Amino acid sequence: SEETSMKGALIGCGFFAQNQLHAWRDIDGAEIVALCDRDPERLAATAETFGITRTYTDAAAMFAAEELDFVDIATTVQSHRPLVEMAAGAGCHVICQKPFAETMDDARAMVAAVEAAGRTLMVHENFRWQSAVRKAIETVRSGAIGTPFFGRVAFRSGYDVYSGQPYLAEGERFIIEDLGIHILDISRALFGDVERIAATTKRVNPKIRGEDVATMLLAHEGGVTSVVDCSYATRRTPETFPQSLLEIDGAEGTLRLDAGYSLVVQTGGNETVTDVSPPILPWAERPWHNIQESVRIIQQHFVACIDAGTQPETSGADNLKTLALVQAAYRSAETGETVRLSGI
Ligand code: NAD
Ligand code: 89Y
Repeated sequence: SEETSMKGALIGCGFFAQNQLHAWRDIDGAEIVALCDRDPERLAATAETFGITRTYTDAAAMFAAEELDFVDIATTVQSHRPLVEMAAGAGCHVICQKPFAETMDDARAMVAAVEAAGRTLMVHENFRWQSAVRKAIETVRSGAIGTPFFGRVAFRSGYDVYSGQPYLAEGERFIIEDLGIHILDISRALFGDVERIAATTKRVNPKIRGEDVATMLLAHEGGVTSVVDCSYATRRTPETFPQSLLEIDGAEGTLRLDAGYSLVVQTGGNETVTDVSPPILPWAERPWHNIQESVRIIQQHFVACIDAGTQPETSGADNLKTLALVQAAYRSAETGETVRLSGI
């Protein structure tokens, strides 16, 4: 009901926040009552679209004026630490977009700040929550293909991400930090924590500053080897953006998540093929519908965890391990050496 619904604010009314605001409208137990963006035009346009009247161009002013249970931080990475620390100071639960931080120091400081406030911190690490990927994770965790020994998590596309998110073309780092982070996280969800990683990177598109291709080899603590590869320089048909494709070998069988959201499981001479296409929510549009559905799922998970007093699967503390993989991958690509996660 209205009285028991948590009251939240969203900071950063940009490209991706529009999805988050649509998804909040679908979620029971939470509502967005205030918006903040330092750009007054984006703030006003978003406030009008979603009918939210309390607006702020300054986050500190918002925290001072509003009684909030939680805050959804949808800004780019540079502002995450000050905003998360402000939110913790105001006693709010926090969801923060990926990449959570540019350095491990910033990430650890944010985890500590929200922990000290006794509140819940979740990173909006949504790819492992995509319904097709989730189905694959659950199938592997159920033991259907036996103990996995090999995995490949692949994301290869030529989709123009730069027009919607121009900053992606400008940073010194690009694909591992922006997109590789998600598929490294899927590999962790499937195969557990990682002991060491080796990576190569390349820039193919001359119009961008960072790397748009990365190929990573992970040795997981439990004994699985996974290959995690991503590219925004791959011109092929069908264009699979934004699908993550999977190939997993287990002692009793194999699983594939193929292009077109086809889940193929082969065990004991039998094959099952399941269409795991995500629904297109009323406010969603192809090809983003896959990601858009996962936004609703992860935000619902956040609310459910606060209600139940449990830690989100993609908590801030959990995300430190995904961020460490990102840092280790860049270090490996730079030095040409295999990097142990214990040193990050
Ligand atoms: P954007 O630049 O379009 O929007 C960010 C907004 O935040 C801007 O309007 C900016 O004015 C505002 N902002 C920045 N610092 C602020 C501050 N200190 N106070 C108030 N407002 C501030 O960026 P975007 O493309 O929407 O991306 C935002 C984040 O979402 C990025 O970290 C990106 O990696 C992430 N993202 C995630 C997914 C996903 O699937 N999880 C997809 C796309 C983008
Ligand atoms: O920012 C990225 C993300 O998180 O998902 C896809 C994306 O929008 C472009 O790579």
